[in-house]
Amino acid sequence: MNVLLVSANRERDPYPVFPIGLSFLAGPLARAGHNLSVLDLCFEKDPQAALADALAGNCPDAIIVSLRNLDNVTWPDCRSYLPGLRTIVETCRVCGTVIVGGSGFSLMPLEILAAVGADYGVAGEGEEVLPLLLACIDSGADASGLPGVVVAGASSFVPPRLISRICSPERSLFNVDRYHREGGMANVQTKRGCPFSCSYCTYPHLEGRVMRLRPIEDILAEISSLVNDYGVSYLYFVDDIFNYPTDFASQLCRAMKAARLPVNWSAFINPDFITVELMDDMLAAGCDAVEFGSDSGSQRMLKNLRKSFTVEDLRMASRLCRDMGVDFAHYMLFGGSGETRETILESFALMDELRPTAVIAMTGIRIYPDTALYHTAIAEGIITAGQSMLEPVFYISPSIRDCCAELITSEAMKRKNWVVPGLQVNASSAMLDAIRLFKVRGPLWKMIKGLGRSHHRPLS
Ligand code: B12
Ligand code: SF4
Repeated sequence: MNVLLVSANRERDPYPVFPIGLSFLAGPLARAGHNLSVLDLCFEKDPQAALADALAGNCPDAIIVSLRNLDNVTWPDCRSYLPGLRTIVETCRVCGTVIVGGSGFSLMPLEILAAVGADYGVAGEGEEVLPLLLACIDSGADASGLPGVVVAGASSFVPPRLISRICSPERSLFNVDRYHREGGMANVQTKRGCPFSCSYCTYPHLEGRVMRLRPIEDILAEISSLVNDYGVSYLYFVDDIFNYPTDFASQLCRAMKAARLPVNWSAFINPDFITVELMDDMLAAGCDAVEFGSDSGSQRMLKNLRKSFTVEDLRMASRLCRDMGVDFAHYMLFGGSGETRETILESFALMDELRPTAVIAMTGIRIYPDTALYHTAIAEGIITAGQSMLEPVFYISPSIRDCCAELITSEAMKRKNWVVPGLQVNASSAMLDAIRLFKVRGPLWKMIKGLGRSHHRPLS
């Protein structure tokens, strides 16, 4: 079949992110004999015209639309990407069968399919099921029994099945160079899954609770190709947690060092599983920055958010980074169940003590179906059972709802290393655009060291 792969993501904050999900699908689809073309809408000035051109030029039988993000999960000015997806689907349906999938889609498959009017949706990983679905479409067979496949008009579907072997992404049809130039990095995935259960988090739902590791030789071959074929010099590992399991992370780092790959990289790491030995291996393999999904500096809040680590772990991990000279950022998530003025101030105090390169803070926690936070929100009357979560609802602890924006803005403005995207502290889109002009490689938060003073653009 003639198949058009469309990446719907046009978000450029904090930077444009290469459509790695779609690139994982290109290999299996090509091996199944399909004739592939790609339309990436990220850099298109006129997405509708680009779509019309691609449809006219390729006459696709099927159009695969990837929805990475549902919205930007940023309170208070949240942007939904669903209207854009609806327009894409409407335009494509005139031409061929439209199939939607991706992480954004997989969070609420039945509702999104109904909202955008595609022919099929696929929840979860597409590598195995998508070729099967296309075969059904080609032969006119019923696809409703395939795992993860949602047929238009259906009220239920067979749950997705996790694939057992993660192959390598096929990037040759995509513009790796432009993302590397404008986003400052390429992305690589070494494993899928997260065994933890933080109260608000969707990652275990999206990737499964069991860690599935990619063969180290496949990862090395992929990185070598990024370096040698695409001139990539900076990587971001998109794993939910790079340093768990620790022995796998060590083995990978040692193999990267042995292969003498000339790249620097950063990743999300868990403060519970970082040791001097592992950090040594990471630095030797080119790591120059790490990010902690710490969420809070209050022990009470860490417990409420069901984090697997303690304030003491945050202290230990931060000390390690400082002693070993690696840039590090802590991500904060304010507003969870039980958050008060005091716990917010505790977080600021802990960050002052830990002296990270940057602190990136979000306020309000988006509520997703089937998370512990969803059930808390129902019990507290913030949402009702069965209420649609397509339009984002943010959980903000009742005791700080009226004062959190002012408190967090004023405390963040007193410090030079805080970035609060939702409240426009050191993070307006204009500011990010300006920083990107310097062709920064790696995370933009590393640049905060050069800021003379904090900047705040009042919200309109
Ligand atoms: C790493 C990551 C980041 C990194 C990206 C770094 C980089 N250089 O790539 C950073 C921190 C920068 C980031 C930023 C953001 N992120 Co993010 N991110 C992730 C994370 C953890 C992994 C994404 C990834 O690369 N996955 C690996 C690929 C292989 O998986 P995949 O894309 O899901 O593709 C598979 C399937 O979905 C499926 N598939 C994909 N497309 C299609 C299409 C069809 C038709 C089919 C059948 C199947 C299919 O098959 C693929 C292969 O198995 C996910 C959470 C998660 N665990 O998935 C969140 C996630 C994607 N991010 C999310 C969001 C919201 C954002 C931001 C908007 C947040 C913000 N305000 O800054 C920005 C947007 C950035 C941008 N420009 O788009 C949300 C999206 C959902 C939502 N609520 O909208 C997620 C799901 C997290 C969440 N909250 O649940 N992110
Ligand atoms: S926040 Fe991190 S550790 Fe917690 S469940 Fe999500 S991915 Fe796992």
